[in-house]
Amino acid sequence: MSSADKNLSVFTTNDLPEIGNKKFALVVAEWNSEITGKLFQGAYDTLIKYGALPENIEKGTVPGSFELTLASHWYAQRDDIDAVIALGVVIKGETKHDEYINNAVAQGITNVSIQNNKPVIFGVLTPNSMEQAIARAGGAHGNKGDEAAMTAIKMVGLKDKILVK
Ligand code: RBF
Repeated sequence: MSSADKNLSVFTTNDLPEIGNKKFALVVAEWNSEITGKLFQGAYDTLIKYGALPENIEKGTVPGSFELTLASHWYAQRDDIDAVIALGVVIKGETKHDEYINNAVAQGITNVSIQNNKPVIFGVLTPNSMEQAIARAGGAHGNKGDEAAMTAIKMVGLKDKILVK
């Protein structure tokens, strides 16, 4: 399925883990804050809907998406945090800045995840236009924040299933 056909707020919810005792950190970029605010709200609401407690959800903001990696690392280093969700929007412009930022963050977050042995979710929209961003932040294609939160929930459950015997 191409991303144009995907609704980011529609996912399978079979066999989800109990997350009342899990702690989540949401790292949110300030660039394009009218969109990242919606990603945050979607992620927060999805975590609550599936059993997270408000006191177990922490929010940190960073200036731009490039900074998501380091702040995610700071959260991921904490023993009490079970998963980190990095939220940003990098819109294509006249220069290649979007490619540099997106590649750096995708690679950075992968590294942070492996180094800290916990889920660090890439909740970054990489649209060609503001219109595409709006469509994926609670518009026609759902909300990337919802999808990122569901991914965090599933990965937290999977980690317990695989590692805790
Ligand atoms: N950060 C974002 O999160 N989204 C963007 O679309 C975005 N575009 C940028 C475009 C340019 C030309 C520059 C210089 C920065 C941009 N940033 C963006 C900020 C970037 O992630 C980082 O915060 C800064 O580059 C740090 O100085």
